[in-house]
Amino acid sequence: MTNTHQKMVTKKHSPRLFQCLFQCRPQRLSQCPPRRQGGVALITVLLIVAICSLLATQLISEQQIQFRRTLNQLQGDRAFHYVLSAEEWGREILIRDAQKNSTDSYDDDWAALLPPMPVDGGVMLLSAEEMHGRFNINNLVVNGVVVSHQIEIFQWLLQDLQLNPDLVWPLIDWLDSNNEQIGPFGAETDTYSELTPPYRAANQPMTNPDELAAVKGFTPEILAELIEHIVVLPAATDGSHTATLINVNFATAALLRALSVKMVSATVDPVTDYALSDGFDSISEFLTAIDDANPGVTGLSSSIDSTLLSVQSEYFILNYTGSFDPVSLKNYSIMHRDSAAEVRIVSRAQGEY
Ligand SMILES: [Ca+2]
Ligand SMILES: [Ca+2]
Repeated sequence: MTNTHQKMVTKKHSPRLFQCLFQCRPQRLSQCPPRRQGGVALITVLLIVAICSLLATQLISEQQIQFRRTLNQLQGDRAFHYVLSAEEWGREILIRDAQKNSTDSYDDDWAALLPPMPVDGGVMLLSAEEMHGRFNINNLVVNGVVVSHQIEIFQWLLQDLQLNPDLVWPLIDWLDSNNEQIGPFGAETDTYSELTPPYRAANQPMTNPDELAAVKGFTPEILAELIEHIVVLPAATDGSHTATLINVNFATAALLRALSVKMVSATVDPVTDYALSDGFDSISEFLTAIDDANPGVTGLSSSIDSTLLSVQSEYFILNYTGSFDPVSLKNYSIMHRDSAAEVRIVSRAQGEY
């Protein structure tokens, strides 16, 4: 009878217990029976412990995220300061070079290979190269005008590399401001709009050689052949776009053979060898060397338009590769040095040019 009575009491009072737990206002808790107050306290403590554990876990997790974020920011800041330091080195060495001599060749200090430089937590590799030994794609269309002699040079270069000379036409359409296809081999927005995904011709000077991949006909295989012989130099800052000159001290053999129709079959190895070892001090010295290397060919040097040539460079690429655990850095900056030896950073980017 007693057990049955207890069960009945429990069953009878259970709803009241929940009422006490969840509905009793604080001032009424004291009215709950003392035994049930103990149960309420236990549940409250467990609830508080659970909330505290949850908050502690969240706090630790947020602290870890914040720590990682701060660490990443610090590493990013450090990498950026290495970039600025590298550019300062590049600026300084180019200014000193201009004070030292008025020509640019492999004999210059900036062209020397530097040993890896130890820096805080790692090493850094710095190298500078000039950008006038290759054909400037943006020379094909200067101030909106297609330059026929530059077209010839580029076609002779393509021929020398055993590539299709007609590749020049879609390139001109890509660079010129109009949307009129230059001929049967050209390509304007009409051509590219039929592709998936469709896009437009840039109709302006290129900003990076990677853009070539978007031009009709320039397959990865063709680009691999061409890339060492071309460059994309930016337009002048004053808004005028003038053709850049070829520095004969750095010109590739293929580009030298592309300088005129007579040069196509000329011998250029002694000329490139001399450029590598000593460097030409003037264009006339270079032209004499061309004739000397090809004694059987009359009028060879006079077939070259010497106004397109130079023994000086304006644009340089500064490459910097760094490894400072856990940060790796591979960047380049394009620098311009004017006739007054003022050096400015034209652009900077990650990866290789
Ligand atoms: Ca120099
Ligand atoms: Ca166009």
